[in-house]
Amino acid sequence: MNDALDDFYAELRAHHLEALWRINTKIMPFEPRPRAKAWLWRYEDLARLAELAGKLVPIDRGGDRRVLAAINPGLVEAYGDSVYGATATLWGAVQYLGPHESAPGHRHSPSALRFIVEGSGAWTTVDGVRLPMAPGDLVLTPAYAWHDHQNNSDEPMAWFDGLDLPLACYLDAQFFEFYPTGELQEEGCGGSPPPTGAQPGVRSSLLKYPWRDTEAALEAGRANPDPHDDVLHRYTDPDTGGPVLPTLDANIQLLQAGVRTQPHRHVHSVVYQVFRGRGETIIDGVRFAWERGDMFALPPWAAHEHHAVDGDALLFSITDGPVLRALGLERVLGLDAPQEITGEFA
Ligand code: GTQ
Ligand code: FE2
Repeated sequence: MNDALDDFYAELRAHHLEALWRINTKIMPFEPRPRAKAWLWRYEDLARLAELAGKLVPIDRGGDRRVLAAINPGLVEAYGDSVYGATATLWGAVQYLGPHESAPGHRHSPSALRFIVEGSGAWTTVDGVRLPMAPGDLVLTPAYAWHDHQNNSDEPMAWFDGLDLPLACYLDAQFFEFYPTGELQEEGCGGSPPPTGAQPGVRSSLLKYPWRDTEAALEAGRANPDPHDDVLHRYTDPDTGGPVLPTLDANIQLLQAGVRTQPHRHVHSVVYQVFRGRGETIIDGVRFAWERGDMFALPPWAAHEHHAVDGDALLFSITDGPVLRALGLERVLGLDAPQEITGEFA
């Protein structure tokens, strides 16, 4: 009988079939078992290595970006070099432009945004619209919008890039085009229709969310903090109230001095970048201490709570929440008690 069964399974394999009962706990666990791990990339390293890239690697014409992407080691363990991302769906990166450098125009199906932690004197041009970038600004480059970056100052400039690129890769949905001239857009040149047969871009009428407005919203928000997120400001499309990009939510949260938020879990994953202050986030019992410019990844369903260590702290973040909600896959669960701290991310 056993022989017959072994033969049967071998025959299934030979016919490129598998029996659900042999794999069901792997593909249908009782709750998410993400391959991505909670991880943190220190600004110290990001800034130093970005600067080194600036010395060693020129930006060639033809669409290059000098970008250092966060690669989650849990994804590497599971998928080798077939998935690159900070989480399974989210791209988080630091992009670096030296003084008077530029990154030429291109457009693509993945959606992107930039958040600026420090520096100024650079702008991103989106469909001919120049968007200067200063600390605290959020700039969108929606799907199929032409975009290039220019640094016209005497100082180098670096910022955070967030994209849905890993998700687009997983769905095999990437399209990419160089800007026809291979150079920078002329100011006021406008956009172009999406490539033949592509969905018209879903796009917020607002492409830049200046820090001044965000700061005012956060200050107003002090009056009604959330137990899990303290003062959370979700950037929205002003016309629809929906997410800034179809696949991505962008948030910034103010953790008021001394706050310890209550832990919760959700299915959407998050990439955080620390805009200001110092603090720690406890993720599944492990303490992640962070400071300005650090980037960290929160996998799906990980219990997490935030502590502001001294003074107010500000966390910018992107999530794949719009995707989970659109697909009916979101779940959010508050936890009753603070987590027991069992380890330290080092
Ligand atoms: O600035 O256009 O981090 O196309 C990844 C892909 C940045 C960009 C990234 C991109 C860009
Ligand atoms: Fe791009």
